[in-house]
Amino acid sequence: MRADSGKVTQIFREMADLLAIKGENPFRVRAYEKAADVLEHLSGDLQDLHNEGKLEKIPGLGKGMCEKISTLLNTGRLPAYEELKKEIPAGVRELLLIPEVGPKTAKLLYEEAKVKSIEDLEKCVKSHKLQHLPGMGTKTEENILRGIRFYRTSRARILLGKALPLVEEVIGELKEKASSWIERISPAGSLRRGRETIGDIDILVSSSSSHPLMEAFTSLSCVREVLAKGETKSSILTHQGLQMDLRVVSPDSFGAALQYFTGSKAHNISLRERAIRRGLKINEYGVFTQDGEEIGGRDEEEVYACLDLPFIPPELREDRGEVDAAREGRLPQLIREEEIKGDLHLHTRASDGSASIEELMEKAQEKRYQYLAITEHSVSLKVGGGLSEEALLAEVKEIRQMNSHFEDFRVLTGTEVDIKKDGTLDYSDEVLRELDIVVAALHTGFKQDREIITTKVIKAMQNPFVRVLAHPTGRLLGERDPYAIDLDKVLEVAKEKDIWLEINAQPERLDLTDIWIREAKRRGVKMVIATDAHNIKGLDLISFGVITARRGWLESADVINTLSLKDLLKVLFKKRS
Ligand code: DGT
Ligand code: CA
Ligand code: CA
Repeated sequence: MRADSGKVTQIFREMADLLAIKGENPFRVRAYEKAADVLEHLSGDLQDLHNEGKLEKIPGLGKGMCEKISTLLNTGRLPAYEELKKEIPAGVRELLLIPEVGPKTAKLLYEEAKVKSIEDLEKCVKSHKLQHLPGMGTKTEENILRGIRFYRTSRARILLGKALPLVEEVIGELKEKASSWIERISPAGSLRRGRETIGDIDILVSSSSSHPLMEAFTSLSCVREVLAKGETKSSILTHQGLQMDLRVVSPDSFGAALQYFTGSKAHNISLRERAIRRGLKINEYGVFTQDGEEIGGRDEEEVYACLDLPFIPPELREDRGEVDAAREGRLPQLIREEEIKGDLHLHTRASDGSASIEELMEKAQEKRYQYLAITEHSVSLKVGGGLSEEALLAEVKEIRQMNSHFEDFRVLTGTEVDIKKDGTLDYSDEVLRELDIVVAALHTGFKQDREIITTKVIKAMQNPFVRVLAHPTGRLLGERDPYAIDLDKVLEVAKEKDIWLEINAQPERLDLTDIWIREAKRRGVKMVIATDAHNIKGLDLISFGVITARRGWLESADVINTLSLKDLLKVLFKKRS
């Protein structure tokens, strides 16, 4: 029945967008968005709550919204929604998917230039037909075209951070509906390898009877459209427009199929070449001798063992030297999430977060962490609620008092200090000196030249109090390119000055990226995996940072926050003295 709350959420989001495009009262727009947020995080079943007359007890839902939900659940329709859809073509709402286009611009484009789709927009911009509209100069045209390019390249792929929870939900639902037909089940493809974005989701099941499974799969609550339904493979399109493939294989070949469909294609090719050299054949059914005798296929370990290789973790399967490393016994002991002992980049409601220090601490203790660092934004970052020097020092005092109450846990004082135009920092050294850990970050001037950006970052790294460089390239997947920074030089200075580079675990950042992480390791630079959490749940994002670190071949010794509290304090104060 989760389908209902998903459907309602989707309709409310759409209504919010349409009302915004119409230029309706922002409070009304916000009301729909808020209701959608509430429904998205609802713990109970919406239909049940409705049946029991308890909709109005859901915190955050007003009376009007409850009535709309009732209408939708009772009749499957909402007249206000249908009216809106008549007024504004679907393609106009699609314009909002372009990073440069907000509701006001969409309205303007639709009303003044009859732009009804992204294709229309592209044509009009290219033929300069919009220049008579207010605010539509050459610069805006360029920005819109760049936005369209971004949209087209990002639309096809979704963030790992979105795909992973969705797959967990789907696997849960399949187990609920068809558990007796599932012997083993696992995601495969890029998702299992932990790539930062996912093209389509591949799921593999071993079962002796596929029919009931395919029935369950094609009737999942996330299904918008069934693309194909067969005995061994079915494909669906989810409400978000994401394709999901389910393959059913026999238990004997589950390992071989999992290996094959996990990929990557390049990794598979290099395995196949190795098999051929040894007179073997490998495919999604198993590993075979020249006479066609099957020598393995039930488990992945077995498949690799047939080729005289140890198991290669999925995150390494990108044909970046992992097969050679496996052959020579040089595979890394990849870092595991359980080895993380604390989080070193966090915001509370003192800046732009929503949790208190106590709440973050409670969550950290649940995760068996030994420490946390509170790193609010600094003075200049007004949009981030940056702290004045006085406010920061007051927070430091508060934290020190808190710390006097516990022995085996420590809240570290810190800051995410802005690197200013000239490469100096946003707080004086006298203030920085008071902190346990200083994280430096760039938040402005993203369009500057490589030379200018690199110079100011490197200057900041020379400050004796700076320990960590946050999200070193500033990219936001699907929204903002990395700024032009010479990471090669940054690594050089990081090594020399013992500055740690952050692996920011926010799914849209994952910055550093896997390839640079591996390069940093090669050059002996240490890294920190941090969530940059702005709320309690944000601490759980650490898993995405760990997956990315694993893709960069990291072991626990490469990552500072696998150190125990005692050892961390030692390294923190060594540089000071
Ligand atoms: P994606 O979906 O673009 O994020 O990336 P993948 O890696 O999930 O690619 P996908 O979904 O096209 O295929 C899943 C896996 O199936 C892929 O990683 C390797 C395997 N595979 C697909 N096509 C081929 C092929 O032509 N040759 C080999 N050796 N493997 C293939
Ligand atoms: Ca895939
Ligand atoms: Ca696929």
